[in-house]
Amino acid sequence: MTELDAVKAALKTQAVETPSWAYGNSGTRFKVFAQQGVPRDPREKLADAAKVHEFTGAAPTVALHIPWDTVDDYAALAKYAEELGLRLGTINSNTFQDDAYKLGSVCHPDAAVRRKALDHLFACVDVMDATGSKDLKVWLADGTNYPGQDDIRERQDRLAEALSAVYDRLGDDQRLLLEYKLFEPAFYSTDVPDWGTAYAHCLKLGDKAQVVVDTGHHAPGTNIEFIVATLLREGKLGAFDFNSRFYADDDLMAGAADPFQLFRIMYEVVRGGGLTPDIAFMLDQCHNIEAKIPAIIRSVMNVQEATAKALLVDRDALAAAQRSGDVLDANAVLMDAYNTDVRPLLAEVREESGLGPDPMAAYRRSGWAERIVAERVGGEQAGWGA
Ligand code: LRH
Ligand code: MN
Ligand code: MN
Repeated sequence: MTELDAVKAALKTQAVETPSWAYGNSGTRFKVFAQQGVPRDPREKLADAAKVHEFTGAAPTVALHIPWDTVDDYAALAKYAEELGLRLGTINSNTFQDDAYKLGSVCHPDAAVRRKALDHLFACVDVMDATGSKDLKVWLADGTNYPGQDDIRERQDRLAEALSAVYDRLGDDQRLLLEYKLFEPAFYSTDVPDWGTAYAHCLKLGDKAQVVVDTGHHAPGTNIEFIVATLLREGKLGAFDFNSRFYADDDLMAGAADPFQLFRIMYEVVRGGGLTPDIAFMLDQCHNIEAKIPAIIRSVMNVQEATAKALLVDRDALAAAQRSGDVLDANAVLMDAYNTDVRPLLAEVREESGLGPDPMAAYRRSGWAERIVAERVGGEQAGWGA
């Protein structure tokens, strides 16, 4: 196999998970601009996700969010996904939208609220059992707004207790993925604010607990690829939530704000042997003003482009330059790969897989956008939170 064949083979097996909630209406805290044709239930979200997969060939799984995707029969939903050529992926829990959670969920000072949150996490594992999903992703909005509001050490104890109860409930091939976020909605202290806290909890829990890196969840200027490299070294990188940010947790299309950062992250993934099905490469984005399905297709393509560039890095030349201390050459090797226009390569990869070379154009030609506007009338549109 030539080197280029190996790159193509890797690109052909790359899978990006799309989140059900990205297909629904979402907005800023000021306004949600509703769009016509948006899904009204989980099945319609899956139908849209199937289109992303049909035209990219790279988005075979869909993450669900409970309770936004509540249905009576999860096994039937998984079967419907299969009929569409998809699988259900990560189950995302939600312990942040109930009035009871004003002071937190599993870290709340009141044991009754902690119990309610824990029951929800158990219910999410029940959903996984029904859908065959392997991963439970836990992001907690827990934290405090004012110094002295609660005992931040005790909150860690409560967190550890809840995580360990969830961990014990997991089946042999299920994982608990813990997602950190620097701030928001809590503004003074957050109970899982960074990868170090997430890592410390996951390390104590055991092999089935791993960390999620959401690219929008760091302080500005954070070297995310270093975090990725470190977690991969320690065998603790479980998943990504890809999205772009300019300021805070903006949830813009992946690769839109800083494609160079996405490349640097994907290089560390490739370098660390992380391009495997053991790591879930998910998008976690919300589309406020742009059409949802093509925006998701764009993100998938952006992840593919960053990956292609990462795979094209001449690792031997890079290692030689690094070992000889040639700073400029080493940097040039990396930049050569980044500056390569990989769009023709990806078009070729798609054509070899029986797809159209340009997923955006193929989607546009398909007429799906017009069809859902015509057919999805009546009922209530799904949104971030429904
Ligand atoms: C939190 C977050 C988390 C949630 C999603 C809806 O900001 O990224 O992953 O599950 O938003
Ligand atoms: Mn996220
Ligand atoms: Mn987020």
